[in-house]
Amino acid sequence: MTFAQRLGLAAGLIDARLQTLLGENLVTGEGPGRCPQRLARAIGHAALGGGKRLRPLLVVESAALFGLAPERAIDAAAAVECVHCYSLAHDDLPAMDDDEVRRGRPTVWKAFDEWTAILAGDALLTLAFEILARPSTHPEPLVRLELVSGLARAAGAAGMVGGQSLDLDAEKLGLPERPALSHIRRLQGMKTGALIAFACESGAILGQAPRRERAALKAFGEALGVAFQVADDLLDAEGNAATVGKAVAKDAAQGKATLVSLMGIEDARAELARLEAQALDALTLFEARADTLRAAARFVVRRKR
Ligand code: GRG
Repeated sequence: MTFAQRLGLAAGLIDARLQTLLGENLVTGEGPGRCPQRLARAIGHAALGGGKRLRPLLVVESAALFGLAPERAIDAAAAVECVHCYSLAHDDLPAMDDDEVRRGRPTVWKAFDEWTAILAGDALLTLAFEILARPSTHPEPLVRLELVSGLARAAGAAGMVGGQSLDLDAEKLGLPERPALSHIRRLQGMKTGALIAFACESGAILGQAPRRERAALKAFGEALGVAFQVADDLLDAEGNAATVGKAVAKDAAQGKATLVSLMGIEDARAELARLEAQALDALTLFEARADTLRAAARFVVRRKR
């Protein structure tokens, strides 16, 4: 099976599970304890029907290293994807990146309105933690607690939210005046890398893996996360909007500091190759068991959408 086929299969599994979890947790209708119909539709728009589902695949494949079947990792995978979908719904808002197309469809605020997109994102973020707290995520309460605190850290002010803050400050306020490479690396590690690193580490948490193996997966995820962002910057600089599924050439138009704008395309490509090697290196101790994760790294680096 090719990696693309494996990713497609994982996407089918996660779509079905997300649909069920949304249905179970967001019961719509009139009265207290019910989710308003229109908000539920916006949440569905943000979370279902699109997306590569790469982060859930990373959770499932990392957990597989410790003998866990996909069903035993799927709820943690769904929680990570809920956080990712919330971040996209918010990032697309006019106050942030101001995008009208995402996953080849209108963004949530275009399909509904700004306040509904904010609230749909809020609902997905909180739902992620509700999912992690359920015994179906893992029978052991301490494991669930570790997942909750790990995801909160990855998504929060010292992780994804902090990275988004640095990114928007740079773009809209011109802060810092002359961004150094180290600033861009830090920003990208937080904005995109932290959640991807957690997706990889969460497999080790679910599998109650030894410290060394957990650290290796985290190191793999950190390199992969930054590689993902550099590949995204290269797609923005060189990609085709129809293939990518969203507007391209936005970074240069907005004067955004990225590795591509700072280093140029050739050096950014070299950096991407270096990050790929670093990610693959981190997997050495898993030998052939980590071949799908290796394929995921190759996919991230060479992706066209
Ligand atoms: C709003 C708190 C907050 C954070 C937003 C992740 C993020 C932070 C913004 C997204 C901006 C962006 C396009 C970053 C590049 C990397 C990235 C996350 C791309 C989208 O992820 P994919 O390609 O998307 O996995 P799909 O649609 O396949 O799920």
